[in-house]
Amino acid sequence: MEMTLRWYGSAFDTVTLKQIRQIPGVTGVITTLYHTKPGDVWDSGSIRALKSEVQASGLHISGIESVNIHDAIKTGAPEREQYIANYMETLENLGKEDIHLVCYNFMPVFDWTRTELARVRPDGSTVLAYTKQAVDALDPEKMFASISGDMNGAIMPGWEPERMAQVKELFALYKGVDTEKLFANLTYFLEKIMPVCDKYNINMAIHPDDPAWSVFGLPRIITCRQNILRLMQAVDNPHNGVTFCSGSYGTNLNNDLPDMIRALKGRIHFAHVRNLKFHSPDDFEEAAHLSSDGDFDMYEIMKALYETGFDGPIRPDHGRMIWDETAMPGYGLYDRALGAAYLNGLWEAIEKNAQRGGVSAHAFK
Ligand code: DNO
Repeated sequence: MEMTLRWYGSAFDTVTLKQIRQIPGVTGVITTLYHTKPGDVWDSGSIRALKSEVQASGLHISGIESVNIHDAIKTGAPEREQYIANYMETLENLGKEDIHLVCYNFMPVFDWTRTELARVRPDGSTVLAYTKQAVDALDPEKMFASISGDMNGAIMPGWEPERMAQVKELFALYKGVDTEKLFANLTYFLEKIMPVCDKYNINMAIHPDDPAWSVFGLPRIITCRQNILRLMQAVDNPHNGVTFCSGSYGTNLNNDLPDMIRALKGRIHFAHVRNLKFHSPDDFEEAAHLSSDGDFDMYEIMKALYETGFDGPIRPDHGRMIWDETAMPGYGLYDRALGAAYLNGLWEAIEKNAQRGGVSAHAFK
């Protein structure tokens, strides 16, 4: 396991590489060429420049989140061939720069969905939150307007204003795309790109749908154990893998997270670890990483990762906004740094316990 932090690049992030470097135990960043649009080819020069900047800080690029997928690929439109070719070129350029992990998602129209970006918790911190009631009452075309006031001036991943300006057209593109069609389009894409992934040893890591159910009537497929295992079997190549995101799969309380991790043994290439606090199955907010602050047993999640031999990058996911920080919601420095320290602590304890044969300290008394 390698502890990492997501970083959007110096032009977009309020958090600096120097700050990240000073978080104990964090050795890599998960980053992207944030100015690119889905479908663009990432040129080698830009990848190299990003890599040098990260290396100059004493860190390295542990993976890319995300190389986003063009809607033509998701909808299976005829232009998908061109966009798949572009994607392969990007993968090739990344592989040549020794970058071997790519996180992506296959969600139609909206990436992650939250109904509040700054819900105030009893301790005064603010967090991202979701209520089904708010989604049901919202016209999807107004979704962006309803949350953009709380973005702290940042461009949120998946919620780029140019894209959101075309929400109506985007919805039209997905008419006739049901879950089976979406699944077929995903496997078509993966089968096409696997040879490049094999050649450059690139692990593709699909991010789950967040929340793990359909929103606004759009099809969503990466939601549960059965569906993700179906995808692993449909394209049965180790380079077709998973970003295990506890906060996304965990939105559905029927998902048993440690059990899913065990079922996905060997196919988890990247982990996002965060905790959620539920007020009801239809109303949850993102909590501090500590188990007791939310509803997940973070020890069991980390233990399942450890026991299945997970050796990829992990990142503390969405933190709370604390200590008067102003940053992109979910991506401030302070609470993610606390999360990294806590997750590293859990890992060290689990590892030492396992190395000592699971013998508890009491045995030495
Ligand atoms: C939100 C993130 C997602 C994630 C993408 C991966 O904060 O977890 O935007 O990066 O879904 O492609």
